Amino acid sequence: MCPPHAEVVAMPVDLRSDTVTRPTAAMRDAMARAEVGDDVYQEDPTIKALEMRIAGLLGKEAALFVPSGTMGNQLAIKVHTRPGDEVIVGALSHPVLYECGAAAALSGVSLAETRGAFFSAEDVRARVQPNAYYMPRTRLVAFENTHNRGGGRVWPLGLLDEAVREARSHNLATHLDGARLWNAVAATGTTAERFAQGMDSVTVCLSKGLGAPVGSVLAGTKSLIQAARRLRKMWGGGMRQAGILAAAGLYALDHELPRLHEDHARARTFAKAVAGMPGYEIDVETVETNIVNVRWTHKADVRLALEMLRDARVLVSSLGPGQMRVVFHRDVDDAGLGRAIESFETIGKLLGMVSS
Ligand code: TLP
Repeated sequence: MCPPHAEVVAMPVDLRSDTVTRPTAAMRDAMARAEVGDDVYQEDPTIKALEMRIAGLLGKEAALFVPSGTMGNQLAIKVHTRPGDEVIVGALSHPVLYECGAAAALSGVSLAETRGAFFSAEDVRARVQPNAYYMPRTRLVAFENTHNRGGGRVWPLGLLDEAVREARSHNLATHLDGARLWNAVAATGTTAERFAQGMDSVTVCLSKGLGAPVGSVLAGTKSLIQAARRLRKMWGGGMRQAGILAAAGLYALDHELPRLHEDHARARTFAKAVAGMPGYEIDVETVETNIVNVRWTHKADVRLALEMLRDARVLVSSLGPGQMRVVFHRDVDDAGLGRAIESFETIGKLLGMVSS
């Protein structure tokens, strides 16, 4: 009970990321009931069930449960390359920005960014290094779907197929960072297997829109997964009775996957409402899933807007000068959406008065 004078403070509407969700009571219940074993001995039945299920969903032979999307991506890079090699990645992709330079540190490879988040066969062709002894060897092309910094947009299937085909024609390996592949599936109706077609390896996350507390899965051929299992242990990611975590993933595939479209609908409602307000610019037609990139157009520093939003108990993340990212997920309901829209409006108006 609150003391009589205590102020009732509203729970924050946390739109910084879809990673902030807390497991629901039903998910915790599924975790508590999970059958477990020692996964380093490959004796955890729940992990095995999750790995088989995800391998099946992605049309791959085998899969490996890993603690994070970062580990999934980095294991893939390590397995596909040798030190000194180069990896073609879309502009502003996750391994470029948010994986602590791990590709260089752990695999000794350089990342060659294309001009855009999405790239064509021609872009791949232009990025493949010529075969000269003094050039890095291009070995891998990595795709990100949906693209995080690209505002959660989905790879157009035709473009994706073309780029994959081009990669194959140069004997390059292909990796899909599908941290939010489930959102791409929910937005388009295209299956995960179809998006993963032609990919030698795929990472998917359970801890983003699906709301699990921990976990990602890397999928590929049996031999790729065997090599990744060894590396996972080497990097300290071998887990024991982690079936308790895998159970959250299995639960999420059954109960959270079918509701992702609700997050997308809220993201669109938010984008449409805020796009017309003073201080903000949003390309509404590019809001395809649960992420909204917002440009801040007032002269006042965007950090001031972020601080005022925080004071109003609405949390969003900064994407650097003049840009914010707003992410919808299972813990933001219609009331939270309403509070976010209102706070954006108030702060846009207020800072408009002081900036003009
Ligand atoms: N993205 C996080 C941050 O790291 C930026 C977020 O809040 O969006 N690939 C993609 C496309 C991702 O967006 C993320 C996480 C990862 C990989 C890494 O997953 P984790 O956090 O499990 O290592």
